[in-house]
Amino acid sequence: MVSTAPQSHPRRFAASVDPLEVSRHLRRFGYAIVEDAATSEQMDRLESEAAPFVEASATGRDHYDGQFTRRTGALVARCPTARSLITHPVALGVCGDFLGHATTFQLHLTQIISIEPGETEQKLHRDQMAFDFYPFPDDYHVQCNTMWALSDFTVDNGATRICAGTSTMTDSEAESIEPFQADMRRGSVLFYDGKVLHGGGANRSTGVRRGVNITYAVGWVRQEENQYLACPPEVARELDDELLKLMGYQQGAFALGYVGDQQDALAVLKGTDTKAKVVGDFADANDAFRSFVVEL
Ligand SMILES: O=C(O)CCC(=O)C(=O)O
Repeated sequence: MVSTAPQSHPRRFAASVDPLEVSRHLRRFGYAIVEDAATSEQMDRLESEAAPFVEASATGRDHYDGQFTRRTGALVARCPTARSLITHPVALGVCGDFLGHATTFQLHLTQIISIEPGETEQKLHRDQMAFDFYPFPDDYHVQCNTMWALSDFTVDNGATRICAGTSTMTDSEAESIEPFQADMRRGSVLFYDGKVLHGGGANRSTGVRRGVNITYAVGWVRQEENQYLACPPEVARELDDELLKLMGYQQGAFALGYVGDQQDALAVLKGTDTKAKVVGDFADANDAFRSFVVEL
């Protein structure tokens, strides 16, 4: 069993932190908070871009989604400001290290989670269960999650509950770990891995807790939110290549994600005709690729 003592939780980092330090903490405890990583102007803009969509979103489909919780997705298409959070240097820096064992990482989902007054605690869970409950090894992280505070996160309004250090524990070992609540100022961001037990908090306040959940996964798994339909091609065509690659317009690894006659997805989107990369282009990805290519 992993001991979390004497570390006290939650651990917060300043926005100027080296992402590698955040990644180290994430690896050890399953979460990290970076304070004030986004500006209040960014959050104001995002809030006003999202408002009509949030208003139109239904409350959850079941107790797990939350019957007083609204989930609003498709943020790439709907909210231009969300794009700057998706490609925020601290988020990409942490994911680049944390998911660096894979050839690529990609955007997994974008969702504003609005927990309204009266909501009860969400069942504690590990996000990687979305992959058909596949038992990924303890040392294989399949995803890296962010939750940006669009409102202040407080103990009363439903700040995310995290059971620190539970990423490598069995469910029965983790039972003894009390969750802490990731209270944080608007503009701050909570990182958490796909293995740590966590859940939304109960909202006992009179205000709405709003978080922007942007998650990333290794490039070889299916994305939770279908980015090709959530963002129509006519919108996608206008976006930066860096963002498009994250959305899935790149090979997730060798052979994954080509179009038609082995064409590159980004090229097809932009109306050009470039072939997808061949296995030799991935030679530096890991030792397995390297030895495969040598013998080709
Ligand atoms: O809203 C939150 O704080 C956490 C939500 C969550 O973990 C989920 O819906 O999977």
